[in-house]
Amino acid sequence: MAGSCEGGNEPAGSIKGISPPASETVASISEETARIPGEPAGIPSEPARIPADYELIPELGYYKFHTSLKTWHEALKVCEEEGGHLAVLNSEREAKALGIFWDRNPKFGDTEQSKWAHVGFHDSYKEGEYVTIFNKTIVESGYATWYGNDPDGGTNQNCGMASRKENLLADESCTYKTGFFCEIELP
Ligand SMILES: [Ca+2]
Ligand SMILES: [Ca+2]
Repeated sequence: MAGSCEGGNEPAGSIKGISPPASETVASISEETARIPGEPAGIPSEPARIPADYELIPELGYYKFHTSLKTWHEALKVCEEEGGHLAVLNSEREAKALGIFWDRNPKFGDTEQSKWAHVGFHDSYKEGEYVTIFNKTIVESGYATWYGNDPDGGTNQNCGMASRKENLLADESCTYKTGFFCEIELP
């Protein structure tokens, strides 16, 4: 599918995410709007447009935790529409870092749904071969720590989820509706 860079090991020290002062942003938008009426305003100094509700975790990426209940494929689409992708966990560090989002959202949907979020891996192509949405195996991608007895669903469960807080991996039916993580890679 979309994208070719896995981006698991970004160099340290990025400070992209720090927004310019509000007055400066407003000024550049109104300047642009004045020049091209009716056109979407551009922000020339920003390398990428990160939606305001995405949160920077330094050296890892920008993330949004969605608590609206979607199927795995619906979640995949929502993330793409926001300019990101269903989150791909590339390290234990990344998995642990995303624990903060669980802390902020103790409950969404029912008790079971509140324990799980879709993330970007599956075994839809070949049963038991777990690959990310970038078609690399989860082992190659840097993180393949499973929850409890998972994977345990055989061909009935071909889509990937992460568990509350620890973000351990599990397989689940692709039509199961729960929350999900979107990610936008660091530049
Ligand atoms: Ca499966
Ligand atoms: Ca399972």
